[in-house]
Amino acid sequence: MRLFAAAAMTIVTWGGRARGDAPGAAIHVSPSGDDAAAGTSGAPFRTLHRAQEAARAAAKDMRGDVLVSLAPGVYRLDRALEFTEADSGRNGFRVIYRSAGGPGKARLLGSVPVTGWTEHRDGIWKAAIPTGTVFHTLYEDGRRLHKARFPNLETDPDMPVALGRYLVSADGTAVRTDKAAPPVKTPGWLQYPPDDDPPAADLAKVRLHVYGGGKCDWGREIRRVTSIDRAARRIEFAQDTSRGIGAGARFFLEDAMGFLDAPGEFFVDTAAGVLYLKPAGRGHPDRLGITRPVLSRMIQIRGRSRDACASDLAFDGLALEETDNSPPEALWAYTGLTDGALVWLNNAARVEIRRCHLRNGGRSGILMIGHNVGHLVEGCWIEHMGLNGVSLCNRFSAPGGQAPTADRCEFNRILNTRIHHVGELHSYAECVTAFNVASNEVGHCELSRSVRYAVTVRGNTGAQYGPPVTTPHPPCRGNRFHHLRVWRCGQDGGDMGALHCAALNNPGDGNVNVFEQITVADTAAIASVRDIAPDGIFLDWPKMAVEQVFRNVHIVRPQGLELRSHGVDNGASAVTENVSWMPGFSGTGMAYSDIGLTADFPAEFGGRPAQEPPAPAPSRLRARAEAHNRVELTWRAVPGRGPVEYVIRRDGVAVGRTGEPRFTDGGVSESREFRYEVAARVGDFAHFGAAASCTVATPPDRAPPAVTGARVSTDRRRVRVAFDEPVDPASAVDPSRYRIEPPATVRSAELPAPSIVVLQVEGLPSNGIPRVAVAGVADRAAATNRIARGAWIAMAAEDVVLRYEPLAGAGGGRMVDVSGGGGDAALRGGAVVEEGIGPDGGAALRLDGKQEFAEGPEDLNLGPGDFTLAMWVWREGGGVVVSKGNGFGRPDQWSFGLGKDGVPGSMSLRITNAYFATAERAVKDRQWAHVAFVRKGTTGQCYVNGLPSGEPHDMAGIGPLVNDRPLRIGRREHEPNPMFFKGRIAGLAIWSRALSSAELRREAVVAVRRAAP
Ligand SMILES: [Ca+2]
Ligand SMILES: [Ca+2]
Repeated sequence: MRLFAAAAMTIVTWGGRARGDAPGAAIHVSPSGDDAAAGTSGAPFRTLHRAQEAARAAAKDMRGDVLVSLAPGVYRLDRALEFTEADSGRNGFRVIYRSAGGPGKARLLGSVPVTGWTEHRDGIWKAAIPTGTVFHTLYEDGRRLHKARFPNLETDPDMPVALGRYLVSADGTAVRTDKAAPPVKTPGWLQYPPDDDPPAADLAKVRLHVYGGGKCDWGREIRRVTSIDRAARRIEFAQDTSRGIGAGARFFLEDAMGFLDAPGEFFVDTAAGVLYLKPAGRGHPDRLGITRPVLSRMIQIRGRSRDACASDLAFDGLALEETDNSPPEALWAYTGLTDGALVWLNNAARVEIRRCHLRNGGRSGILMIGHNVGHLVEGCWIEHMGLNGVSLCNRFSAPGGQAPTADRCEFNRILNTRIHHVGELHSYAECVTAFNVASNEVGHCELSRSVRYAVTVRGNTGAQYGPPVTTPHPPCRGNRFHHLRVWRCGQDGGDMGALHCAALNNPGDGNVNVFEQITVADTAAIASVRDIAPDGIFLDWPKMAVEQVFRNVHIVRPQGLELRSHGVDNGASAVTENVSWMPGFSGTGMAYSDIGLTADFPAEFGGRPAQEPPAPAPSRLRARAEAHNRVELTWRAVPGRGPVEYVIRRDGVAVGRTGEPRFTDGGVSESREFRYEVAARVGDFAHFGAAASCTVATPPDRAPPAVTGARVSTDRRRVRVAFDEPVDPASAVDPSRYRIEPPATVRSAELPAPSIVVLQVEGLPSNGIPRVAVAGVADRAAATNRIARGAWIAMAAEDVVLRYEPLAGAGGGRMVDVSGGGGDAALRGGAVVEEGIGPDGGAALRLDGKQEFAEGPEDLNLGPGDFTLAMWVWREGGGVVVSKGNGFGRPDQWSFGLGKDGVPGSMSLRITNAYFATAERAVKDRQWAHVAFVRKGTTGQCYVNGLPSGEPHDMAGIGPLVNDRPLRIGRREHEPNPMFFKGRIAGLAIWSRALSSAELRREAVVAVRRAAP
């Protein structure tokens, strides 16, 4: 309701207030004007400072908007434009600063040109600047240059804001993990690897940029280097990092003349007043448009207090460019009171920033710090920021520090704005910040190419290692993030998500924010990042990012997970509706075409990206019944600029998805007509287009059953015979249908599962490989097809229950049990076995985490005693790898694959509510791991890659693990939440004995060796 009020307050369009019988003042300013002129259109002022004086005078008695028109051209500012309550619009009118030539034509620059260049040496040029001049970033024809560094900057075209190449520490100060420890004041050191000697350099200005803590790739800290000892390969610096250094810390050195050797590098000799530069472009630098920033804040809007706000100002169509960085500042927006920005607001209300182009900010684009109410940022283009795009931060206490400030940062709106290339100078940066702010709206924005977050949200809970802690800061609540198009964030760090909540709230305190209609693609970091891979969403700090609302959120290709929760509570308490990391997600709930910029986005800034038309219906759809139980579909591929996906429906029910223009449906039955539909979509975030359809009739089943395998029990008294289809019970349980060799007596036969027969036999010798032949057993087809006289089938190894070799391809939608025991599994929900993706470069089962799985026979059990369960897994999220039943319903049912609470990165065997887990972080995401569980007597042990992982488990009283549920691969039975597995599975095997460590190492090593070229 309050949001509606805020909207109504500012919905009046431009110019609406200036019309009528109460005209306001018109003031003109032009780069070719004169501050002594009258400020009219014919005699404009020269500077914005002069125009501001005139506007302030005109605003004293407003009877209409005051409109300051900026003629096209460049306005260089030597000091910030500072607006106070004296500049406010009054009487319901506004003071408007507008680019008269349209968006981007009036350019305000916080820099001065540098000319008078002479050649120094080796392609390095120099120019005189005033002595004592300090600046931290430089621009060449609108492109950012960097301080001279070692090693040189090497940018990845897909990840342009990552600042590789980094060196990696071989050793360093002790790593600290205690987050509650007091800050470090002592000096630090690190040892660099052999062959990474820095060039000789004067250390006076040199700074170390380092991700401390061995691999804490989330905060690059900057330290003053005090010495470099080449013999010991040791760099010492003034103050250790907050996490220490350890081995594996990424770093580079910056700011010495000795490092100046690459195009785009510069060095300032402050005392001598000389700027040295190796230009990025060719030609004399006097003609390359070199500019140095002289401002950190460009436009400052600051009233005296929250009760005397600067208000009712508008900035329309201005370009705001080229400010300075200030690297001693801390990493994030908490320090905004002293920080720089192209537009900086405090104690301000109802300021509109519309159709402005903010580019090459040394720090942030727009910073709303402390009290800020009712602002509108709309139609803006914000790019190439040293730090953040738009930050809202009100993390302040009332005087005394015991209670939250009475300042409010509320009812601000960031709409229809494109923000990209943020964090060009700092690693802990984001497109949009919302810290301790309420009831703000961020909608219809494009957020991309951020060094870290697209959106980060923090609130009023503090470090807590016991009961919940509420800090004396305003809560963060009621903010709505919607219709956001997010891609390529997280480029230079780990342990993050493109959408991020941290230290936000406590359970039940109502500090809830809403994220809806959001797409997130390709959250990923450069290869040198070794921390936890970037995720789509990260809910950080246990129990401190709870109960947030996510509706219609679609995430693709995160390097880590779609959603990661620090501890289970953040993720488990999230209120979700149609989100891609949960089962049942459907693209039909997504308003794809309304996500991102709207049609109003200024054409001068490139406009809204072209909308992809819906994919046409595939042409030439053909369906052919290859057998009574198999239909082959083909169609002509739909062309598209992005990846094309097809959905296949049989009689209205989706039976599979594929990227190829063909599909095999192995789920049909004899003598029926089926109607197929195939529809396509192009790109990650699109709805399926119109469907092509056809019908096909399956022939009658004329094929008799076939034996797929047989196995003899250890005591040689039971023989299991598996068929390729359900068999007719009457004929199957007739002992006379079975012959055994060497000759043995079949006493009885029973049918524990539709396609499995178990024989009781007598007289089998205790060694050798017996054979079985079947005759006269019929199938359940209308034609009652009987096995005329079956071939002899060798019985499989006694102790192997099941073995799906990774190299075994899928014939007709099945995974083949190569043990010979006939434990083949059928592929369901569109699951495929794909060549070339396995741990050995062979085949693996690929599962989507949504609907795909495989189903094996009901009679393959871990058994009453010792067993080994082993598999290769490539995990892209949670989910059950293999199960028989639910794993929690009954003591004879189990599931394998879920992590154990409190043991991050683990996998466990779950029986009722006992979790027998691997060690912490034993199973990495997006890597192949060989995972096994061995029961020997009353002891259980997990193994990862052939080695014991985690402590032995007491399994006394557990089992027997025998039930009649199907073996399911990639899910559990529990229909309300099947916990579908996302990733790949290969080499699943079960033995009815405990394999030794040596055997398991061989299991794990064999496939690794195969993987080598
Ligand atoms: Ca260099
Ligand atoms: Ca048949």
